[in-house]
Order: sequence, then structure tokens, then C-alpha cells
Amino acid sequence: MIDITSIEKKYFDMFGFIVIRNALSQEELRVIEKEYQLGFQRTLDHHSEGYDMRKQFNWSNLNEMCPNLCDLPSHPKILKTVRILIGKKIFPYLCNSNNFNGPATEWHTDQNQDIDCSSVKVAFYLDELDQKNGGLRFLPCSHKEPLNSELWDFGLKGSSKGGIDDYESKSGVPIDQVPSYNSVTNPGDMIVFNLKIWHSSWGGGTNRKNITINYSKYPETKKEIESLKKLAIQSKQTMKILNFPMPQFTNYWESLIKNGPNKEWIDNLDEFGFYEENFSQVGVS
Ligand SMILES: O=C(O)CCC(=O)C(=O)O
Ligand SMILES: [Fe+2]
Repeated sequence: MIDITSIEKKYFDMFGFIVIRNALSQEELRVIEKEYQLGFQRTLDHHSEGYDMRKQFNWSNLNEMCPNLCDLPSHPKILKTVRILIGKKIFPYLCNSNNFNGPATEWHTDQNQDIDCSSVKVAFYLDELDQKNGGLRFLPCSHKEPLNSELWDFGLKGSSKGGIDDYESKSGVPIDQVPSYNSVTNPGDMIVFNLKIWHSSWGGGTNRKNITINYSKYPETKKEIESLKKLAIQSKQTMKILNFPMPQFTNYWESLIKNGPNKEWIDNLDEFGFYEENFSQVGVS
């Protein structure tokens, strides 16, 4: 991959997301898909009920069952891109696999309203997707103020409870009637989006697969530090609600990182509370 251009960086800053084509090779996808299936099976052994309208299953990739996925947050192309987009000093705080089986995902943001961090999610969908079968939808520029807050006030946030027929959002606007950018992606394409952006999906079938990595910029101001600590709490709560089969981090991943070029990540995770109650001494066993 050629480095992203200054125009792409401008595009990301303005619109809040970007799609980068063919970021992963076919060979990389082959091993990733294999490890995804192992993790999925392990998750189904833990619980068989998909969560809410999305009917989703989610699990961490940072354990010895999936060594290639453990390396994904350190992937040079991904790191280089995210560093250009949000800053040189970054660290990953989640690397998950996700499986969706519901008809839609409600309009939402990935950061609670009271949180304002410079964080992104990198998403690799493993299926061919478009606006009819669950491709990710964005409201361009909605990571920015005042639009972001106006959309909260508008009542865009949807409920994920219940089914699509009794879908509830204060705005009353059906998910697919909100004017949006609807992404079209093939396996290997990488979507990067600001955690504050409003997004949804529509028309997904069963077994829609994706892998996501969340990165945060290392905070500089007191306000950023406070926000990041809140984000750590939010992300641990979400993992509990979604019934993750294992903690996010393991000894195995920690020693990989400590023996590599990004050793400081471990201290960063510890410093802002991402590790607390979210670390397994024993890994998979
Ligand atoms: O693909 C979807 O339906 C939703 C994905 C999503 O909301 C996310 O990755 O944050
Ligand atoms: Fe989301």
C-alpha cells in the first residue's frame, strides 16, 4: 500500500471516516479467517444467544488461539495509516472479532456523549457488503460539533432492543431513511472511522463477519486524560454487556508486545485503566 495522501488525511478529518482499498492481502485474509472461526467457535461454546437486534457475538483476538490476529494491531500498514490520521503516539486498546446476525444496527456513536477522545476504529469486514446487505453507513461530518450534539438532541440514537419492526428512536426516523454515506467494501478493504461519528447498518443477513481494532492517541491534556479514562470504563462495560468469553488482554499478547518495537503500549494500557479487570493471567486455558 502506498502511504495515504494528504488529501485522504484531509478527507478523514472533514468527513470522519475513510475506506482504504486492499489493505490486507489474500494470504493475510486466509489465515485471519481461520483464526476468526476458531474464536467464533470458542464464543459459541461460551454462549449461544446473539446480543439484541444485531444478534451479535464479540470476542477478543488477543490470545494464543489466534497468533496472526494478535499481530494485527502492530501491522505496519495499519499503524502507519492510523499514525498519519491521529498522531504519532498511539496505542491499541481493543482488538475484537464480531459476528452479526440481525437485520440492522441502530444509529449510534462508539463514544458515549460525555467522552471526547481522539480515537478511531479500524474495521475489516470479511464479506462483500453494500447498502443492501449490511455495509456500514456513516453520517459524514457527524463527529464534529455542533452536528454531533445536534444529532443526539434530534434523537437519532436508536434502541438495539427488540426487532426491526418495533425499532425505536426518539427521532422517529427509520434507520434506512436517514441520508447517509453507504460503504461498499470487499474483504481486505479497511475502514477507519472516528469513534464520535454516527453510524449504522441495514439489510445484513446472518454471519456478517468483521474484525476491529480501536486505537487511541496518547493523551496530552488533563481533559484528554480524563476522557480516556472514561473510555476505558465504557469499553469494559460494553465487553461485559456483550458477554465476551474472555478478557481482552492475556499474558501471551503482553509478552509479544514487550518483546517487540511497541513496548510502551503495555504501560499506556495500564496507565489509563484499560488493563484493570480485563486481563487474564492464564490466557486461553
Ligand atoms: O456492522 C455493523 O452492523 C455495526 C458495526 C459497528 O457499529 C461498529 O463496528 O462499531
Ligand atoms: Fe459502532
